[in-house]
Amino acid sequence: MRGFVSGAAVVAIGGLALILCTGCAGTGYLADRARDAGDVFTATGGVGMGASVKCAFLNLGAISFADKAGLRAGEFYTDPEDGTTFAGQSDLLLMGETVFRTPETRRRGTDIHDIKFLGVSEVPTGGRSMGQMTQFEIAGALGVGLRLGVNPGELVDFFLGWAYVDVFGDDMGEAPSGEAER
Ligand SMILES: [Ca+2]
Repeated sequence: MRGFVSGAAVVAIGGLALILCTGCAGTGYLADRARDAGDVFTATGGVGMGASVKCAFLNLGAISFADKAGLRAGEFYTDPEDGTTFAGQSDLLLMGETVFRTPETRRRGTDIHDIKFLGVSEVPTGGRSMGQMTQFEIAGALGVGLRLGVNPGELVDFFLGWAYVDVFGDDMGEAPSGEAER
């Protein structure tokens, strides 16, 4: 556990520097490392009511929550409320659904669409991120609220990414400023 915490700390510091530098990263390689670093952490603010806990593919919660801004799926975002971004969660005990879908996640194939049945996440297919199966997160809101998470699977993806191993298949090989459509 201590190893994971110190590993996560290294990624947090190095990754933040990389993310802040994404705009100046001259190669797609570095931009992918920055996005992979961002994937490890979740911190969003929003509005809603209730609480939930997610331990990898196991879920429990009673919450209705809309994520309005923060770091999620490797990007800093603010919901533009123009119909291009879907970010929220609706859980009732062992059933529910969490969604995070933006133009950027569509490009990377990292949409979060976590469908939970009897507390267990459905195996994601079709452009949904496998990373949602290794996410640990809590969300809580009383009018306004927070979602905080960390993802050991994405930490592995980040480290192996330096050796060109793309565990979650989310590398784009291009700089974000390229805005190339797939
Ligand atoms: Ca990757």
